Order: sequence, then C-alpha cells, then structure tokens
Amino acid sequence: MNGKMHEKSFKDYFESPDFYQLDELLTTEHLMVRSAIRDFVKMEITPYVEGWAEKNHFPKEIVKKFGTIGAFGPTIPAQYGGGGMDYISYGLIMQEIERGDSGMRSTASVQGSLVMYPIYSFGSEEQKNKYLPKLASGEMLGCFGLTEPNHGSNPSGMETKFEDKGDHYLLNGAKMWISNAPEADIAVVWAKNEAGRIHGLIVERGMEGFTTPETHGKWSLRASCTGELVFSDVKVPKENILPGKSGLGAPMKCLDSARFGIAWGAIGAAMDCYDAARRYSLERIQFGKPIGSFQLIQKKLSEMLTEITKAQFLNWRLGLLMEQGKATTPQISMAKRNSVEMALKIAREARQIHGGMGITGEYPMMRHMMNLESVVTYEGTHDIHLLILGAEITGINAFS
Ligand code: TGC
Ligand code: FAD
Repeated sequence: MNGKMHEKSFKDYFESPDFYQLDELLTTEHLMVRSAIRDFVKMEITPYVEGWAEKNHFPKEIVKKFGTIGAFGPTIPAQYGGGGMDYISYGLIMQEIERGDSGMRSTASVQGSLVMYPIYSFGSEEQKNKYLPKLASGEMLGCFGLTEPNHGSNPSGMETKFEDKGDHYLLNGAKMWISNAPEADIAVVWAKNEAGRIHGLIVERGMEGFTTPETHGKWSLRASCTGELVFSDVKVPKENILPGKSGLGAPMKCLDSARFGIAWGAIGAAMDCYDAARRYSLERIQFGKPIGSFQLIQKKLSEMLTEITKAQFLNWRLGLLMEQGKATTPQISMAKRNSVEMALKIAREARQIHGGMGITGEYPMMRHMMNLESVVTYEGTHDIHLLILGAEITGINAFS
C-alpha cells in the first residue's frame, strides 16, 4: 500500500517557536538542514500520517525517501554514505521528523544511531563498506535487538546467546519490542558468548531460523512497525560479529546517541502541539471571544512556550558537548527525560485547549500523546533515567 491510499487532506500550517532567538546560535548549515527536513515533513509526512496511524500502517516507501534527504546517519562520515554533519544537525533532523510523528523519527533514529552507529564505531572495514552505504541510502532497513521478554530495563541479564561452532556462530534466543523488525533487512543483535560476554552480531533476513513476527495491538507509534526477533539455531557467519567493542558498554554507547536524538525529537512533538493549540485558541470563539483571550488558556500557552524554550537550550548545549565528545550519559538522560516529560504535558494541555475537537485525528495532539507514551518508555524508562541521574548525584547505583 502506498501513502496515497491513506491520504487525508491535512494542510500543515506549522510555525516553529523561537522565543529566545536560538536560531542566532545556529549556523547557516543548521538552518538549511532544518528547513529542508521541515519542508519534507510538510510534504511527505503530515498530510498522510493520521491515516497511517489510524490504520496502523508503516509506510515502507518512506525508508528510501529518508535516505534521499539524508535522514539516516547524519553524523556518519560521507565516505560511508552518511551526512558528515554535526550533532546539532542530527538533533534538528530528529526534531523536525518527530514534529511530524514519533514513529517516523523512530525509523530514522534506529537506523542512524542504533544500526549505522554500531557498525561504524565497532564494525570491521568490510562491514562498514558492505552495510553503511545501503543503510544510508535507505536501500536497506535495519533494527537493533537489545530488549528481551524477560529483560527490558536490565539488559545485562539477557538470555540470547551464541556458541562458537568453529566456522560459524550458532545463535539462539529472542528479542522483543524491536522497532523496524518486521521490515528490516538486517538486525544488530546483542547476545552473550559462552563466557557470558555481550557482543554485537549482524543478522541478515533470510538466515535460516531467523524470524521477525510483528507485534499487534499497539495504541502508540502506530505508523511505526514493531516486532520480535526470534533466533532458532541461526548460523551466523563469523565475519558478522562486531569486532570493535564488547560488554554492555557497546549497546549503551549506541543508546547515548539515540537518546540524544529523542531529546531533540520530543521537542518537535511538543512544538507541533503548542503551535496547534496557539492557532486554535485564536480561532475558537466562546462567550463571544477567542478562547485565547481567557487567562487560563494564556497560562497554558505561556507555560508551554517556557518549557519548550528551556528544553531547546538544554538540547543545544548538549549538542555542543556531544560534538566535543564531552557529553556524559547522565547529561543525556536528563535531556531525554526532560524533553519527553515536557512534550507529554504539552500534548495533554494542548488537547484540552482543543476541547472535544482535541480527541479527533483532525488535530495531532492525541497521536503525539499516544506516541509519547512509547517514547517515555523506550531507550530507558523515565524512572531509569531518573536513577541514572541519581547514581551520578549520589555515587550510589540504585540498580545493584
Ligand atoms: P551498569 O553497571 O551501570 O553498567 C554495566 C556496564 O555498561 C557500561 N555502561 C556504559 N558504557 C558506555 N556508555 C554508557 N552509556 C554506559 N552505561 C553503562 C558500564 O560502564 C559498565 O561497564 P563495565 O565495563 O564496568 O562492565 O549497568 P546495570 O546492569 O546497573 O544496568 C543499568 C543500565 C545502564 C543498563 C540501565 O540504566 C539502563 O539504561 N536501562 C535501560 C535499557 C535501555 O535503555 N534499553 C533500550 C533498548 S533499545 C530501545 O529502546 C530502542 S527504541 C528506539 C526507537 O524506536 O526510537
Ligand atoms: P520493565 O523493565 O519491565 O519495566 C517496567 C517498570 O518497572 C517501568 O516503569 C520501569 O521504570 C520500572 N523499573 C524497572 N527496573 C526498575 C528499577 N531498578 N527501579 C525502579 N523502577 C524500575 N528495545 C530494543 O532493544 N530495540 C528497539 O528497537 C525497541 N523499540 C521499542 C519500541 C516500542 C514501541 C517500545 C514500547 C519499546 C521498544 N523497545 C526496544 C524496548 C524498550 O527499550 C523497553 O520497553 C524499555 O527499556 C523498558 O523495558 P520493559 O518494557 O521490559 O519494562
């Protein structure tokens, strides 16, 4: 099915707030990248996304389109097909895509941060040349398998394992809640060897014993596809192990990059809700006046703009720290946690400003709100990020 079959005639009037003139801190390249992705989202995502979400449809054709506009692996060097851009550009791309839909941003951030990043950072030269250009162009779609049915917040307990069989590895186990899985051509899978050490393996669709059943019944991220990865005696060629890093630190390093993308992305969802509420408050007349003239509505809008502005600055500073290689995991946790909580609150308030109309797909808030319930859970739940911060503050790890 193509996008047109799910088309609804939505006109996208989005205008982004820049209350503290943060744009002056962005480079010409940043502004160009943001404007290109914003135009793309207005043309290719927002007119259709309500229809996709309503029908729980992942528009596979978006993958090649994302490849064309450079949404996959923006920070990966150009020699491997990436954008060779900085982290603020990456953040802005995620912000604009999630302004359209969190599920669309999931597709892009999994491909860039959780598939291309580990292959680029821990892969062999052969692996980089084989996979990265195809992933960057959207010719290939990837997914990242860390979470298991019995191990979500505590991935170090994972049960998926591989044995060295001389000329290949034999992989057994299962991963759950994996974005892109049902449509992915490859999976970066984290599994333990005989000694209990975690390694990354590249598993390709078509390998015998490897299946990717779809997860049905989601009320969230309905335009994104989610599934399981099931490994039943899968023979993985030895050249498919990522040689550069092992241990839990390897997948966690990928998550640092992906969580950074979410911190920016969630602001996009918040901006979309705020902007819709601002416009509605000027159009909707009650008691003979626009509802925007009532103090309680103005309070809601003022608080939304304040929170968006604070989050924009936190992310911008984090982008610079990422660029300098100085950003820490707790700093990233703070930004991810702050942005998603802020976006969820704004989605709820913006929905209220729309009254009854707010519960329909005529406006984006309910879809963003439902999507954000996944965003607040994946890549570390809200409380897990709180505990990562708590450990940083006190020096005491609440997990152990
Ligand atoms: P802990 O003892 O803290 O650490 C174990 C080892 O890992 C190292 N490490 C890191 N290394 C590099 N970067 C990081 N960010 C790291 N975090 C941890 C650490 O140094 C240690 O290494 P070593 O050599 O000393 O052994 O681990 P713990 O067992 O206490 O677990 C806590 C932890 C960190 C796993 C937990 O805080 C956590 O983050 N849980 C959340 C799990 C999670 O985020 N899963 C995400 C799955 S992927 C996903 O959701 C994709 S959704 C994508 C989409 O659709 O957009
Ligand atoms: P649990 O870990 O079972 O947590 C349940 C509750 O217990 C949470 O509230 C949690 O905060 C709390 N809790 C757990 N431990 C503690 C503690 N020590 N102290 C206090 N509270 C605690 N994973 C992937 O690997 N790849 C993907 O692509 C991917 N995509 C996803 C897409 C979607 C739509 C969703 C919903 C999830 C996805 N995930 C993916 C999985 C996601 O990362 C996990 O859902 C998340 O890490 C939480 O794990 P869990 O669901 O098992 O919850």
